[in-house]
Amino acid sequence: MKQTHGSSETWWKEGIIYQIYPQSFYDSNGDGIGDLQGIIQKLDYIKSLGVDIIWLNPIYDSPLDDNGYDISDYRAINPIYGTMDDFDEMLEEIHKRGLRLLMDLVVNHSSDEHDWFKESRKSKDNPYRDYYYWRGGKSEGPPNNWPAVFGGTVWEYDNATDEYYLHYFSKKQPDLNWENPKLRQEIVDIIRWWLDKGIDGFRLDVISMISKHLDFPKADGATLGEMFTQYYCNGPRVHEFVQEMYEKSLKDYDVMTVGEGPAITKEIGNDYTGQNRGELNMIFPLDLMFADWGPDGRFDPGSLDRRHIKRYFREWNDALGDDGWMSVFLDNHDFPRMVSRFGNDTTYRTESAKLLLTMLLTLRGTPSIHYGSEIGMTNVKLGSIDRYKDIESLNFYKVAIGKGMTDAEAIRRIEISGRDNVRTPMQWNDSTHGGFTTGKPWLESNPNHESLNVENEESANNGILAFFRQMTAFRKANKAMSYGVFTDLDPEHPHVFQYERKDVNGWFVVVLNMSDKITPYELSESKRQLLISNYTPGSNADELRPWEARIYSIS
Ligand code: TEU
Ligand code: CA
Repeated sequence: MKQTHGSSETWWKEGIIYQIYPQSFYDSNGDGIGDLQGIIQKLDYIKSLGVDIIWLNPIYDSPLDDNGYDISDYRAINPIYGTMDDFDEMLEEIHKRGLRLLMDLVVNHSSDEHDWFKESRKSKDNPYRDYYYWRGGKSEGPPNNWPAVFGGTVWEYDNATDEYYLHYFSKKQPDLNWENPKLRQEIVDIIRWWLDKGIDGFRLDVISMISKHLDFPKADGATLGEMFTQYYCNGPRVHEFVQEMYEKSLKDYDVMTVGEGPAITKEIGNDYTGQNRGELNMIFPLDLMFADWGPDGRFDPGSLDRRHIKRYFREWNDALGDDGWMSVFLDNHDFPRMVSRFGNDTTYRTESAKLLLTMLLTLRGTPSIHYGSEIGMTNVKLGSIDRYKDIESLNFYKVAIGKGMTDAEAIRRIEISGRDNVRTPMQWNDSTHGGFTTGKPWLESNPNHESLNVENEESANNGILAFFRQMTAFRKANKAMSYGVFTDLDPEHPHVFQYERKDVNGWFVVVLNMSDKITPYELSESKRQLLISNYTPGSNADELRPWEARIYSIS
């Protein structure tokens, strides 16, 4: 088995990922939807951030039931984003600037409007029938009542052939049957088709879900989280499938892969990312993202003890060791804006945004920054359900109201934890819709764009944007930030995260006060020089100000 990666140094360990949600980044033709020409126009800005790898959420043909995570043609660009020529131009312009492009590959399921599914549902003996999972019938009913992620159950009855088909997500996202070698070959062909176009890798959607428990046992009363852990993820053949995919496609290219890993725990992280596994380079673990959810999942949000954040990074770092490789992120298009969820997006928005960016850019692992984090973009309060777009929030609202929850309570929960929070248009300036579009945006821009925008940040001297650029430059200038050993120097402190990064290239200590409290704090190293702080100099040596972040070099 060819090594997926040695402990050797490589671009995807040192690179910084910048995630672009295509619908929301920049609209070049005034139809209210971000597009590829819009991204091209902003590539110089992206380059100026000091990032290296663009992760683009799905831009393939799709009915947008789940905003593109329901693909109807894997080799076509959704016309709302532009043409394949626009894509080729964008890729060329990305490479011209020394940047790289990760595409988002969604192969646990397709759209129900994909030709494969249109064929599959035609008859029980159709050649494409076994590209999907069909079971049961009207008389015997579905195999079980497993809950679907976006509401209802995972089995949808199809009249035409009197059988049910499986969908872990929406009923317009039928799960692909990876038990079928023909389907697996189709995926290999798609991967090679895109890699031959010159892209630099993939983020693989819910890759831990592609192998099913084919007996589909009953699981009455389990929460969605328990379903992920016990039934939906890490199925019996998942490694066989991922290794075959790697062996037949990825291994022939100098590319990177990051698998989205629902229910991949630190104990099994290296089963997916170990250097000799021939599977993936890294994963996006989700256990921190789910950590403050109650039994009812996303819309049952709680609060998170700061020690949980420290423990997550420490334990994953220790579990992967030098064999696997970690990703470092605090939000993406599925989880609320990090400054609202893990920082303080009111009194200390600037300080806490800078602190969280410092954490992302000084921990061990490849950092992934969601668009807008470089200016501290926040969650949004839209107030009424008809202003929300995400299928997960809309379905939750319908069910919750149906069960008697008040509108106010349902909206409150969506405002805290819904996915539209982290998909609002990029805020370029203080003009209408934040300069994202001259038309009507597909999703409203956050009203705070009037003060919170790139233009204001560019002219601010102590702004978040300037700090972000300083931090990416610092990370690039110090390889110890990529490869240095990570040690948590104060695991027990309730809200101060103090850790060191150390190897032959350098020795640094990072101190982060993840709270609104002025905190008396004794630093562990005496021979230290303050390199970077998110407060103007003159910091009090034995006291940390609210959300104060400091980086020291140790001699
Ligand atoms: O996300 C899967 C996933 O784990 C999250 O959607 C989360 O579990 C869900 O929102 C529960 O609250 C991936 C994509 O990132 C997401 O955007 C898609 O909606 C989903 O898969 C289906 O493709
Ligand atoms: Ca457009």
